[in-house]
Amino acid sequence: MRIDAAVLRAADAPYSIEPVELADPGPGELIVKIAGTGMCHTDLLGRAPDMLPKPVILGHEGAGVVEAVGPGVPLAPGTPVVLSFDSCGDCANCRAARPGNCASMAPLNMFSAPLDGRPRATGADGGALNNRWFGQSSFATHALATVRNAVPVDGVVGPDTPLELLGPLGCGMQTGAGSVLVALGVRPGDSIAVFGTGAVGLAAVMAARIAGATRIIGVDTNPARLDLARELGATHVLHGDDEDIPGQIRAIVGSEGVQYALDTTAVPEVVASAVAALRTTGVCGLVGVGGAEYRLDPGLLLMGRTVRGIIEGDVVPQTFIPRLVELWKQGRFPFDSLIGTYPLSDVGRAEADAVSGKVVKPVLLPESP
Ligand code: CXF
Ligand code: ZN
Repeated sequence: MRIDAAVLRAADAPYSIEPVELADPGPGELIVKIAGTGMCHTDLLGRAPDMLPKPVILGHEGAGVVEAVGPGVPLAPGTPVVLSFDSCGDCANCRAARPGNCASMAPLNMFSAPLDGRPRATGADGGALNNRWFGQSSFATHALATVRNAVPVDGVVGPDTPLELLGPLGCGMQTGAGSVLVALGVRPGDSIAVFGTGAVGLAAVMAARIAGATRIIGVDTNPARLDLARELGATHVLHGDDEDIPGQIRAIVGSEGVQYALDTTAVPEVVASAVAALRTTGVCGLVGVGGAEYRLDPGLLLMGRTVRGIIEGDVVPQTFIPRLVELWKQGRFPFDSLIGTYPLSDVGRAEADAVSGKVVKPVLLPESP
């Protein structure tokens, strides 16, 4: 079918809105009409030289309505869905309900090219476009998704639900909230420090409040983000440029240190600080992308501290995303307050605002003029 998409043709090129021919859905695939699609910092990897094959259609936080299904997809056209990351469903971790650690995580989500080499999208010039980014490539009016990454939300949304705002639940919100509620398992009375209060960090702060943590410390260098963190549940905030952050955290939670830390920054010094703030038996989760090399103090780890990487909150999107929708409807997970909306044609402005931090979570609206 003929669709329009924001195409990135080179790492340093502006996005161009182009007519695209999208393949019919094959077995296990479906076409989703996109109502809204969030911009996540991982989409900015398209700007890294030689990182992703071009031309590419990015976008991996889509939400919309099923338009057509291929064989083996038990979703009726018209079903509202939130698109998340893709997974094989067949490896040991998928079978153990750990799809974020799917053996094929990178090829299915990050390579963006079709694994069998068969193009699923072509430009007006007849050239192939890479549209397998996170199994969706949703910076477009329509996306070719899979039965594994399309999460039906018909049980939790109604005709008045702004479906176009739900896309960020499929990656950034799920990563922050899942890290707290599922991967780290924060419980009532626990303490947690969240390093970096962008979209993922603020989702973690909201989730920590839901979990009943009593000390929730947000750390960031952006004062506006710290204000937001306070509004969304942080009991304390610290400016990241201040001296001795681990010492300041201990002054808040007690000299033993904090039970949990979550780093969203991938900045080596920040990660070191997060680990140094932990109490013995404390756990530091790492969700940031792009850190070259971290230095770990063996003396800290030997005493029973844990550092663990977390992908997509370690959740099963099919069960976790509907739960986030319910929490949002109850006003307990107000992620929509982080969103700024843009027509798809303003994808460049959305990207600039994401980079500058002007908007925490840009969401592109393909149907908006
Ligand atoms: C990504 C981070 C890098 C690995 C795959 C998942 N998360 C979201 O954008
Ligand atoms: Zn993402």
